[in-house]
Amino acid sequence: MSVRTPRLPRPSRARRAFGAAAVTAVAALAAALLPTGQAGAAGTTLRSLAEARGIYFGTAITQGDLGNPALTAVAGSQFGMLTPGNEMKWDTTEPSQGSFNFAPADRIVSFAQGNAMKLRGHTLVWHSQLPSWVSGLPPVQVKAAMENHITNEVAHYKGKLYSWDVVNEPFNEDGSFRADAFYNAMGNGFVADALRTAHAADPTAKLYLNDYNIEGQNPKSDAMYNLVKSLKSQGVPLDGVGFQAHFILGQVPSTFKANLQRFTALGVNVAITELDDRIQLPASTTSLTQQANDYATVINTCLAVTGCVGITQWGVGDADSWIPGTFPGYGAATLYDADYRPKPAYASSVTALGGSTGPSPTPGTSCKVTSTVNAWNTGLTEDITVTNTGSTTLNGWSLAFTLPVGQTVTNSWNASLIPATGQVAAQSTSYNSTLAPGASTSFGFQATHTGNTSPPALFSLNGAPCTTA
Ligand code: G2I
Repeated sequence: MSVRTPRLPRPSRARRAFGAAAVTAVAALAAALLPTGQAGAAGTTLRSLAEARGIYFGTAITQGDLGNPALTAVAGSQFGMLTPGNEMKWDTTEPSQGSFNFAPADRIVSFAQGNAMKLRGHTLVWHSQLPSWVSGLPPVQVKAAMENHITNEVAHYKGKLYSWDVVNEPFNEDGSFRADAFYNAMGNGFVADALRTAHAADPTAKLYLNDYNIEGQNPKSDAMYNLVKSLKSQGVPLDGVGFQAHFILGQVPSTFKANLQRFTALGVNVAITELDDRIQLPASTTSLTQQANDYATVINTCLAVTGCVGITQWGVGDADSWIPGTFPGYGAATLYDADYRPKPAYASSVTALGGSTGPSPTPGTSCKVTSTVNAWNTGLTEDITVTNTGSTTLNGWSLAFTLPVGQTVTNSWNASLIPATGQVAAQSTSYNSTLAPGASTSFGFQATHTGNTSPPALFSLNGAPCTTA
């Protein structure tokens, strides 16, 4: 079995500050790397679609990712905002007191600038990835160390970043403050002090508080809400709240939209800052379809909330995600599979952003399809063989077809089928993606039916219509 796998457009509003991006040479390269029919028509990148709707669509990369050409091609073309995954954290930038190292983050900043991407700085004050010299300081010295860290790091990137996650993860699940070095030394006043210090060092960067498990209404998001309200009433420089959005499949909270709206009503922006949606492995057609729904829900929620400025996914593809290392047995949490092929959630994201993943034919492509149906009272299996009768080797193929009314795919082999009914695309897997001229490949699926056991119709391979035998 294969496991790999609107709103109406509206005018931009003043608060949606992201203009349409130029198509770069890197974008063209990435489009060429993606199998035709999955990448969508030219210009339908997540980035350009999001920007046309007045939001950004971003990702996170780490220093090591810069050596992966497949990853960087996708990152630089599909995403318009970049967050360094680790390189701006305290353990990297000030590993010993007063000695700063910005080289790793500078490499990521250069990559972003080379691809005309904006940057989110992450993160200045956090209990984790904090060198032991900070937590070992006498409490009376922590304030000065924190201010010095913020001042130096923010000054180094002055004018280069869209925003900073100034304070990350200040709360426990019950809404009490986390008893970290900063809270222990300064009480909750460390938050205002950190924001004021960052603002003094770069008055143009948007300043954020960022946390997880605050997407729905709960004690932790109540605590964040009360903190934001208090800071705003004191005139503390605070521009936004980041909702990390590390979701579990099917568990986007029903109060997500109302929760974001209560924050924007306080006069701050909101952003989805670390989106992923983890699946219990192995992923299936069903779980990947649910994930596609979850991603669409998140995007539609942001689009529906005035003051939601953008969405960042945490990592580019499934191979880059922190999930498998932290939640054993879970993974497949991003829009791209381990080979950077778009998953069903990519298509649903494009659709939610108002775009289309409809194929445009690969030049020199033609094809022939044979199919066999074996049906019983409520179900059927279908075996399909597609032959490349054209002159071009296909590196990644997508066979589109129309499934008869009443048939619903329940599982498949040797291809990923998306969606389960109607206009279906069967996408090649890692081991059968190359289809040379004259070569054939076979895949199949099982489906339920409501009486119509006809074979599928109207086949097209990478956008080119096929003959049937
Ligand atoms: O944990 C997921 C994210 C939760 N919100 C804040 C984010 O900053 C956080 O990112 C992750 C990174 O994606 C991981 O890459 O933060 C982790 C640490 O809390 C990062 O993992 C660490 C590993 O645990 C270390 O062993 C490793 O040395 O990455 C380090 C640098 O590669």
